[in-house]
Amino acid sequence: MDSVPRINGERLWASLMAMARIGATPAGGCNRQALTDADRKARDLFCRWCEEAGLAVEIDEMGCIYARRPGREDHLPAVAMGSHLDTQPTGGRFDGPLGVLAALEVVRTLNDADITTRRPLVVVNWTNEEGCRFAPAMLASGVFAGVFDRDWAYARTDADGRRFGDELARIGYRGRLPCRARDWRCHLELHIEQGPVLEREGKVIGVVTGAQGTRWYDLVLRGRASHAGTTPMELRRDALAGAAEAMLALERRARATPGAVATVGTLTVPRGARNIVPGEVRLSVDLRHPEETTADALEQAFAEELAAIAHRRGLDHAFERIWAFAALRFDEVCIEAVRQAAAAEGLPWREMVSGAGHDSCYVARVVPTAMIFVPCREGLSHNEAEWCEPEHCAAGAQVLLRAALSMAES
Ligand code: HGY
Ligand code: MN
Ligand code: MN
Repeated sequence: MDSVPRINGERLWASLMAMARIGATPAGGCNRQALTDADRKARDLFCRWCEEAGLAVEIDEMGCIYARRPGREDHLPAVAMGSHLDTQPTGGRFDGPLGVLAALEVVRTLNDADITTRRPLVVVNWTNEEGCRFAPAMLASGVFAGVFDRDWAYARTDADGRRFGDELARIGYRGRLPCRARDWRCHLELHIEQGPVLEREGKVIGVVTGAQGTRWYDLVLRGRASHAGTTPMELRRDALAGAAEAMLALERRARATPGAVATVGTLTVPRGARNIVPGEVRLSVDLRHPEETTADALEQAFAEELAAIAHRRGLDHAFERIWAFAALRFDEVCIEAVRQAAAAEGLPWREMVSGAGHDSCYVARVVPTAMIFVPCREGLSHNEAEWCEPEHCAAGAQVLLRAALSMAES
């Protein structure tokens, strides 16, 4: 092996498992939603680890944490390595933390080897990547990239009506630094694939060339609440039965569109009861495809069928797109650095497009960016059983170190 230092896989694993204890769920996953007390504890632990590693820690106005390591030529644009510490309500232990803690492991390894890179390095924790508590996802990286305005982000509310800006202040992470694009040389993110491809093909590294487009919608169906015992079937305006038909139409259309995925992840019947014919239903829709024109056609076709279902059932409906980011390709120089790093490690790798959204998808708009994937068991994620083998975590961190080093010496 050449002079590149080896990361300490045991130390990385220990950090991952210590972080996973914060917001741990009985089923073995994590519930560490953005800006909760669990998120604050995770942030506090991460900041302590960064300070112990000699990094200078800064917090911006969206709560993003930037932990900086000086370079030999410290004025040069930095190499950033980041991901997120917030999780889904039934999240796993690797989605997000693997990227943040592998970046910290890169720093710890360089400290042990007494190596100072030419460019400075920055380890980043992006606030609210998941978007489950405060929609949309990738909120802070979106502000960083100029996609969202800070005050619009501050005004986002959770299901209990709590404002993002207030919760960020409450946990003590509403920094003063502006959250806006920085002139970094690049941003690299290690992440579990969250899909089955690498495992199925026996590959250890995914050289991620880009991501598919994602769209989120709110769908409301309104009929008429009425008595479950006295309302004849033919007189009902049942919003939930209409929602059921709409969901099956969405599933049918997505299955019929190669490469498309569509999900109704949440459905609520406000003030519903067992013996009331549902008068109103609210659903979330997540629709994704690698090609924007195909996603447009699928969206249009579903909207038309939805209108026909609502009309036939005497329902009113509102189908509103609340968020979207288009399919994108990452930076060629960064992709090549990841490709070379995987090859230099002698690891089986393949190029691939990310099915999931990541902070890198927004950061890529303002900073040259690429991602590294490692397999997760059965491709399972956003599930408490999410698992990544220790040797795959270590392999991913080693490739991250190599890619970061090559960019930092460029
Ligand atoms: O939804 C996504 O793709 C990401 O995991 N937040
Ligand atoms: Mn993630
Ligand atoms: Mn996720």
